[in-house]
Amino acid sequence: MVDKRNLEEKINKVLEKIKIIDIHTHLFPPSFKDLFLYGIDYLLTYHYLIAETVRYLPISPDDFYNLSLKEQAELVWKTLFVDRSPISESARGIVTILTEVGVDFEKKDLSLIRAYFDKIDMESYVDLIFEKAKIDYVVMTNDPLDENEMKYWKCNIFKDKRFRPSLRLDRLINDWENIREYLKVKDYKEIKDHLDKWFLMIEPLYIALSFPPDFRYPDDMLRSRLLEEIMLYAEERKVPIALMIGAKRSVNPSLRLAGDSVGKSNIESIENLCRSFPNNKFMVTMLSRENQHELCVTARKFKNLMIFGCWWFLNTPSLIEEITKMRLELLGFSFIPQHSDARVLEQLIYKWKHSKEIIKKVLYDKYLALIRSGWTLKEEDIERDITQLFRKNFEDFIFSKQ
Ligand code: REL
Ligand code: ZN
Repeated sequence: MVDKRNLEEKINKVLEKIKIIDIHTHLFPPSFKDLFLYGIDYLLTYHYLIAETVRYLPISPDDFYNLSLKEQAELVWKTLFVDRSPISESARGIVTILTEVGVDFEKKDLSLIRAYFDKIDMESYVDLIFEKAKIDYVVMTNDPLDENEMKYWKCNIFKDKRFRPSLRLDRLINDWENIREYLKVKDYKEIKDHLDKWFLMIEPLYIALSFPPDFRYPDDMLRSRLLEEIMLYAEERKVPIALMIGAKRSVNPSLRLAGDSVGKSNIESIENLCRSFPNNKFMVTMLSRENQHELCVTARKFKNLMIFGCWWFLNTPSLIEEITKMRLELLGFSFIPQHSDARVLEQLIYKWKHSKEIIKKVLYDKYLALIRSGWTLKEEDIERDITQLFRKNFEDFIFSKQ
């Protein structure tokens, strides 16, 4: 039996060994060569850290990006780790990674840190990082309209069970006029053949789309017509659609990937989609803090809605705590608490370590309150619940026939 004295230890034990399914990342396997990112220079030039670095320096984003990758990494290191304490979430992330992989950074000497990464054994490296982060498999973000990525799919080399595909269709929706020409189709109704071709090649676990805060459904924009086509297709293929809503792209274009921001979106549109398309399955994450409560309430109304993750600017300890608490209180265990959004392999370590620290704390408080209310809790109950959060909800949802 679990009681107040051993509760923390029991939760820790389960969280330590659970093999996570990371349902949304931007990672690629080593066979995707230049798209497979790992190592200290890519870690330091993560766009989260670039945005923080240029704030401190008398340098324009353009001048920063004109530097080589190594020079950019050096500047980030000096600015955030040598001249200041790495206090932000993403800067602390680097510290967590270095500690977990066992690199000595006491001297703050980047060349010593680089020496560690230069020596790694590539054969076993992905497994090593997955083992440290306790990952079973990650889901990639696969863009059939990215020619660089497609060259790897076309030579059919992809067979890596640690990296599962998802079909990301942002370009189709956001850049329709150009894409239409590229695909040689006259009308949006003709995209079915392309969807079929991509689906058979990539075999995605789900189809994904991100939308700006002004996303509305229904409306008379072409975007909605394309979405309807995609929904029909997803229903036929029985795969969920992941909707990632609230990313305001390029508010500062000179910052490139670091120049995206956030805006509040509209919950009625999610209600309308879930109600009008009961045979579709929707996985939804919203980027603004202000949308989180209504999103939880909406999930109570529609079982074809699975909410997931604390996305991007919400992936900070204080917001994960607030959001996870609210989700448990309103939805029990019927949500997916987190995804990493990792772009560089080793980020899996810090993103999951930091998230699990907070989720652990929240679960402790909630289980303790339950015990105090008179509930008898067993270790296997904790294991069952946590498995549901970190694995089962996703797999049940993607494989359900609904
Ligand atoms: O999948 C997305 O749209 C976003 O997660 C990305 O655009 C974003 O740049 C990512 O790095 C955030 O974590
Ligand atoms: Zn992402």
